[in-house]
Amino acid sequence: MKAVIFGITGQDGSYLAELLLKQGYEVIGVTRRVSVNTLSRIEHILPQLTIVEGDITDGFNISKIIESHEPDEIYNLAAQSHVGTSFKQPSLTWDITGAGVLNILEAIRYSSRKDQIRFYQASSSEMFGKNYTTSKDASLIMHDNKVVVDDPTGKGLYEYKKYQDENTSFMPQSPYGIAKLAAHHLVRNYRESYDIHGSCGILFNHESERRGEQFVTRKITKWIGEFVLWSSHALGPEGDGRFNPLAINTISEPDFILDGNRKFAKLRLGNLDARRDWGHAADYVEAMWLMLQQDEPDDYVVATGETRSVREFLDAAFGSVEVEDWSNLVVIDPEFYRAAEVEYLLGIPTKAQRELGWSPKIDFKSLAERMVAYDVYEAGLQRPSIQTV
Ligand code: NDP
Ligand code: GDR
Repeated sequence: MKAVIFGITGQDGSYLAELLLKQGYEVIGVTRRVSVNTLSRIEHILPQLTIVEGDITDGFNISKIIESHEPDEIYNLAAQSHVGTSFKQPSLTWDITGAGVLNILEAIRYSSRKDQIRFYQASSSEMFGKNYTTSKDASLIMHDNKVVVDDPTGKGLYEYKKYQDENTSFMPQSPYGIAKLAAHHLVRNYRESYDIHGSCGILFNHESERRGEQFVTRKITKWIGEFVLWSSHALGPEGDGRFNPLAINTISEPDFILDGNRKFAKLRLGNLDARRDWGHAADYVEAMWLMLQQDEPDDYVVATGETRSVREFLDAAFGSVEVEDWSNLVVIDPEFYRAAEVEYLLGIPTKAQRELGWSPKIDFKSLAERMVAYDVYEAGLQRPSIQTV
């Protein structure tokens, strides 16, 4: 089997490429020509990949890649994927994240091998935006942030929940979400109009040790890694060079943590109350692959069924280095607020579980712990080889 991955240099692209190689696929990765090296996430598998130059905003280029490599499967993970950036560069976001998908669909439509190609589009929970479904159905209530099938106790401990699934209507809150929604409908339209085998994974947030450093989870764990390194030199008891969380609350000023003449900038964040459904990327790429193994194309929500606030991620991440109170280390900076926010996401992956046999393996706590452990290690002198799962 042969697969083309657009967006192979990104977080998901690297995990998907590993998965497909393990399954014995020939993998063609499309990368943009840029002035810096963007191959770090796939360095460890580069010899097994065929890398071709391409950009999804260039329709002729995309057609040529698809015609000359004759893939059985095409995965489109390419996007301007940062929601905050989409408010600053809406046009660029539209061209890549929205119109770029049309270029791929057109290339498939006119390909001599149209009927042999299966296509995956990376849709997003950002398409739900501010919308959610509420249910008073007892089979759809939650406990301890988890979806439970029933209320076995009848003690009234559970709240009625708000959630998103394949039937929830879309109300995107950003240029990114709107571009993703346009692409999502294009795939459906090409599926119905031209019988293209195109499936969309409506993926909720998924993170990893390879997550881009501007996304909130990685921004937090990266900061913790650097801070642990900084404070281990400064604060280790008897200078033993070990991180000493007990010492950090005593020395600080508004924007910096101080140690004599040395200072370390505090972690600057925006909205800590936003809730996300966070999983691990390595689990989520399996769902992508499973979608393309189905006879019929379809759309699936891929999520964990748990919702957590940014604040809870901070608790879990700092907790993993034994910092119980991080309030003195974080500064709220309006710079990181969004013009419009998505406040609440909780995905119900029942359809993916039932039809694809998919379920996530890495839970919220392990996700935070793994990311922090990796970034603490990476902050040290020795850079580790890239983490595989
Ligand atoms: P990343 O931002 O890590 O990766 C995006 C990829 O797209 C990179 O390889 C980037 O290349 C490539 N790219 C950007 N613009 C172009 C272009 N014009 N032509 C070709 N390639 C381009 O995203 P993730 O791996 O996290 O996400 C993968 C996909 O899934 C994205 O479409 C994202 O929007 C979507 N998604 C992600 C979720 C998540 O939580 N991670 C959730 C739901 C959807 P370069 O290295 O050159 O920048
Ligand atoms: P999101 O992820 O917008 O959900 O999009 P991100 O990690 O950027 O934000 C999550 C939430 O954290 C709040 N937040 C901050 N966000 C960032 N980036 N930086 C900060 O300093 C900060 N402080 C608070 C945000 O306001 C938001 O509420 C991700 C991307 O991967 C998309 O491509 C994908 O489609 C969706 O997930 C599902």
